[in-house]
Amino acid sequence: MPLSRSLSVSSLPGLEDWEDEFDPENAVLFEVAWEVANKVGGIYTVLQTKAKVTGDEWGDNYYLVGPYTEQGVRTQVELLEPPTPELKRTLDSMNSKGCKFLAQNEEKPYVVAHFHEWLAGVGLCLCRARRLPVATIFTTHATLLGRYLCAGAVDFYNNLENFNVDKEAGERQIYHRYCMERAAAHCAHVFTTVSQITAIEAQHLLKRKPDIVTPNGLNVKKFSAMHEFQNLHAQSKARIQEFVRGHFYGHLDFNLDKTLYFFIAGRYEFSNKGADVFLEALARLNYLLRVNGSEQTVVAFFIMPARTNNFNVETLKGQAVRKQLWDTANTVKEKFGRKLYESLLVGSLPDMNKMLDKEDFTMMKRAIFATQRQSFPPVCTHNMLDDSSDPILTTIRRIGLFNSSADRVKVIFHPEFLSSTSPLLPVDYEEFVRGCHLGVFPSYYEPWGYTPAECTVMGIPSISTNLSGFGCFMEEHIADPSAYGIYILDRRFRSLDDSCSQLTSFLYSFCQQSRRQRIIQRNRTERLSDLLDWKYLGRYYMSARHMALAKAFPDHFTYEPHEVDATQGYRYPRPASVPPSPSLSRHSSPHQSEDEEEPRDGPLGEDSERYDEEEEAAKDRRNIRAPEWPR
Ligand code: G6P
Ligand code: 1S3
Repeated sequence: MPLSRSLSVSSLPGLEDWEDEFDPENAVLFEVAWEVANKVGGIYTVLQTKAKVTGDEWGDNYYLVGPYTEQGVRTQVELLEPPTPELKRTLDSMNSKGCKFLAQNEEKPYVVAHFHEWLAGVGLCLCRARRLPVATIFTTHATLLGRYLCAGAVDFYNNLENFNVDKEAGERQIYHRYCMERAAAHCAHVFTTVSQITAIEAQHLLKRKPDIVTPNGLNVKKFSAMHEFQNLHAQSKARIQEFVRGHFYGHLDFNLDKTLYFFIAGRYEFSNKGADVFLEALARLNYLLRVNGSEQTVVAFFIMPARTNNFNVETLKGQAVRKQLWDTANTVKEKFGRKLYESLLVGSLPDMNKMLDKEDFTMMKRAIFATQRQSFPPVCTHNMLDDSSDPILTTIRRIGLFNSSADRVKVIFHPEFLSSTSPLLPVDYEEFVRGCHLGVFPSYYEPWGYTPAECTVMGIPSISTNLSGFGCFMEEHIADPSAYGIYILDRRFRSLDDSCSQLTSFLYSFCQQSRRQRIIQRNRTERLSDLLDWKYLGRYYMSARHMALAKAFPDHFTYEPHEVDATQGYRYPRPASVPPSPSLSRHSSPHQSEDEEEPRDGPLGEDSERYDEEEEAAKDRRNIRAPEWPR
């Protein structure tokens, strides 16, 4: 590598700096994807969250190329004049020729073009076919064939090496797309996938072994005080509770203080994302909680967009009824307060029997009357276009989770992404996640899986699987993931029924934790967030770029993988102690019930508990060993 600027990437305690010398002054980086400023799914998140670290490295020499969509340009793009004369010439040239190529320029001779997913891969193939002097990288975030095969009830992982790929692609009518994907993977100087499990899949289905795995990161927001994210959990949970009060009006016969919120969210691929397994486990959990006379209630949310024509009347009515009760209570409270005030002004204690009059009682009775309902609270918040064939609704009908009073597990299917402007549940996704207790993502096909990663950086425990990139990554880097609130379901070596049983036992034990244990566990979960920060994971992308430059311009660049002792690896040790069992917890008041207990001296895990936790975190840091370098 030409020596000039030294880059150092590190944030994890105990993790050595990665010093690499590379001169981006002389080079330009293009990152090309269909999801640049165009949100479709996870690739958008990759590009959006990674922009900062890549920008820090490449400065003005970093360009993102994506489709021109009016909506994207209006909401996410700032229109600028080209910042350099070379780029202006390039763009002018492209414009005049109907956007036919990316032009070469002599001032910055080294171009790296990183293409994501098969849609952008066409550009890569053309770069190579036209012999452009460009170092190319292709990253696949999922293989087309893998996604299709898994969605079709195939025993995918046990047959990876046996598929007749051309035949399978042809039968699914994706042969042309499959060919483009495979061509891009083979044409690229460097081929990468987002996880080890997708690397194996690509090797069999695309017939090229990736050169490097580039795991997905996030922009981790660090709070100065540990308890701040705990406060956010409590605030966001209160917003969810308000919605639940409305949704279950007339059937609020469960204790909201003993209610846990679980959720699954993502692209609506019923079995790929594990919604099937989740529903089955919820039915079993419902049974266990009922027969064991548990006081806990679980509300399980399904946030997966499907075809609808708006919210249904019953759901909207629930929020209207709740609002009416709130208004009634406030009106009565105001009148009561005024009378009390008048009485105190003349120096006497009020006659409590005269504080409320007949009119107040009528108003309250009317409000209570409005809470009468003949049906159970709806399981779905919207009118579904495919109601009778929808897989979630069909399964709910089969397993009988209808939100009846006897059910300890309630289900709410919200077939639309969340928005803070919704008249029903006015929270954005981040706020919703923070307010929940557990994210459940039992995916069968999940090259990476941002949903559990997002939970982790917000300090919310989650369940993922050993078939997801995220689950495998965490298993590799943490000695005892479940102690940190990272539960990894075995969907690789167990039957479907056994996986459902394992998930049920995860859910049931989670329900048995006391509040104190949940708070401690959230602290631990949040402590893992450094591991998922682009500040650390961005180095794999750097490595891919250096490798591509060395392959494309061997006279100017060399690439030497960081050598490591094979016995070393970056690994979070077991936490210094396991969460205390309810019986061992110290009570903050002599009569406090175990379930209600919070860490001593306050709900924030402050003082004694917080110090325990901080000491534990310090011990963890001391135990952390050297990182495993990308090869
Ligand atoms: C956070 C808040 C506490 C609250 C707790 C509830 O830790 O700081 O004030 O009591 O959340 O936890 P839970 O798991 O019951 O929602
Ligand atoms: C893909 O999006 P998906 O949800 O269709 O790419 C994401 C980003 O790499 C990845 O997290 C996810 O697992 C893939 O499946």
